Amino acid sequence: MSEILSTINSPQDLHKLNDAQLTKLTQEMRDELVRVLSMRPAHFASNLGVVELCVALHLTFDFRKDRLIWDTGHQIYPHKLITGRFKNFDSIRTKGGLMGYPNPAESEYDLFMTGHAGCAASTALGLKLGDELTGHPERYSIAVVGDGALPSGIVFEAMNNAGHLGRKFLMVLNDNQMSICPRVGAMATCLDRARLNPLYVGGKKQLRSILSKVPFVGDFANQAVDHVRDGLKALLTGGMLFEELGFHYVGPIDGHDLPTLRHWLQQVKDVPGPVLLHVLTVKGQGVPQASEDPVTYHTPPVFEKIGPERNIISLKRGGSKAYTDAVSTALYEIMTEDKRVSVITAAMCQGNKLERIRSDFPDRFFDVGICESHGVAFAAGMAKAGAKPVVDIYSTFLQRSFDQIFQEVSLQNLPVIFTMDRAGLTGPDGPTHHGSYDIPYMRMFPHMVVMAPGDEHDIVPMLRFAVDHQGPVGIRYPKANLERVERAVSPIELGQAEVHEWGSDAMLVAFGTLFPVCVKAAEKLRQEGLDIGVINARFCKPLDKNTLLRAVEECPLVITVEEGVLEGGFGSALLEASNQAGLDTRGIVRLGLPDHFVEHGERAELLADLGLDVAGICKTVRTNLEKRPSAFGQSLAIED
Ligand SMILES: Cc1ncc(C[n+]2csc(CCOP(=O)(O)OP(=O)(O)O)c2C)c(N)n1
Repeated sequence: MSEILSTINSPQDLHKLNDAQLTKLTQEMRDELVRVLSMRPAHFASNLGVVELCVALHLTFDFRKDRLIWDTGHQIYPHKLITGRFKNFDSIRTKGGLMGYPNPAESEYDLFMTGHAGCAASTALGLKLGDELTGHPERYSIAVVGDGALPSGIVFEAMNNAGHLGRKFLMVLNDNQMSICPRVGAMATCLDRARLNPLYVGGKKQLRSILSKVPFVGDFANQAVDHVRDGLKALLTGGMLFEELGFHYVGPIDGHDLPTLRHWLQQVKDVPGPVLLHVLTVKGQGVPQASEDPVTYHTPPVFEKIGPERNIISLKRGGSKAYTDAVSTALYEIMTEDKRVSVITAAMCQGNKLERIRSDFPDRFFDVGICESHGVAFAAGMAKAGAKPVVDIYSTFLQRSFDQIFQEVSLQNLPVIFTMDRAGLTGPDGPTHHGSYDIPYMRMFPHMVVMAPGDEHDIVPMLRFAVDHQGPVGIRYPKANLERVERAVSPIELGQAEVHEWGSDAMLVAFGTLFPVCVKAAEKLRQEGLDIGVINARFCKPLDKNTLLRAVEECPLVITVEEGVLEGGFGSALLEASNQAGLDTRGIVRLGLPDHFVEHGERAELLADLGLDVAGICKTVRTNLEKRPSAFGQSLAIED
């Protein structure tokens, strides 16, 4: 099946192939993507779209010394296939296997571990200058940036810098007209103009002959013709913006035609300044279903059935509802009742399940593109004007807007609501995507209210509370299926925890959706004869000092449980409050994410590894009680 691909142990092997073999190789690469990605959800359509571009880049440059950064890194699979990782490709996105993003620990061809969009141009430019400073000015440096990532502010910061520095630097714009959803924004129109232009690279001769007919005479005229040519060329091809920033704009060219790609990469290789090569690709190329529906096939579910010719007959759709579903449904209801409420997404309409809101509330739904910083400052403006903006951004991507959360929101005490999806371990995406840091980075700001639903019951009342609150609120929830703890649910009140059960041996204090896990752990321990209580903390800020400090005072063991880093997290908040109150903090034990980057794997596997499942929590309780038998006047029988 992979006759040629299996012989490619490094990009050097590509040079042994003739044109027909290279074409066959690209087919085999697509077959391999379909075969492996049919087994587990992974980035699919984006990878199918860059197969030829990837091969052409590796044929034109030598990335043992030249520099290549794929922006975001979700389209890195073809690159992995031809840089010595084909034999291990089956393991991608599984625990202990290949990562779904670039990973320097896997290969010298991956320079940065990335997963967030927009930084490739900056790091590639930095590599260029770093190479110059360390005696390697001959090295080429290339960033491949998608049209979805292009509008990120940081890309323009890099282009502004590159245009000024004037160094040899190649930015390949991979334009497939898609972010995850169809791309939005004014930049999209600019790029679309280039596509519609019949006078692009293939027809450049034609363009030249038209322009050479412009009637000027003498030297001045020649210069003027050059200027007119440059200006017209840029204008006609939609590349004026890039030319104005100091880039030579080349393109657009067909990104699935290997000889064309190789030709133009070779042509721009030795242009002395920065070049933007505009490459047109089709997201999902080679798999009809994926190119027709690139939104679903960005990260499709497992394939149920595949026919011949990479024909996907059906996808296995899951039936369980996730926290994301419950939040988007609740937001929809709230928007129906309250016209002040709007929703802002940073290119994650699909991931945040906002499609219904997008179609039914077009005037109150804003997709700002992959521009999280702008999204937050934009929301602050709306809130100042009296609206109720909900910033619906994954925990990990919201990190981009740290300064806007500080200055534009908290410092002004504006009622912006942050729904922080994918807070906690996100599973197979790994360390670039785990939502590990939002508890500390939100709780440090004055005015900020930080909440986490304990289970499904808490979601709607928390969102309603947030809309009524006169200041900034963050609500974090995980990438997980909904769970419920059957109980008489108490109403949400500012800074109030919910005591599920009081216990005299130990109290488990859950902040967020490990609450059901704590309830199960307590039940198990009770069967062993221990008296274990559980608190659904709900608020990390303000902290329910009355309830939580009482637990610290009365119980020999208080275990905080959170799906976020321990440094500066919920448990730290309880330690700080207890210390401030002069309480003995030796009985407080914190469970959460450790001070190292957690790898990729299934969320349940990772939680179990970190002792954040029922067995792990029970073990922590037993071990700690064992350490302090005197606190109970008797030794406890411990079984593991
Ligand atoms: C800062 C940030 N925000 C959001 C995302 C989620 N995300 C991953 S891929 C993607 C679309 C990228 O579009 P584009 O750059 O055009 O690449 P394509 O998939 O179309 O090849 C988005 C929004 C991200 N990775 N990083």
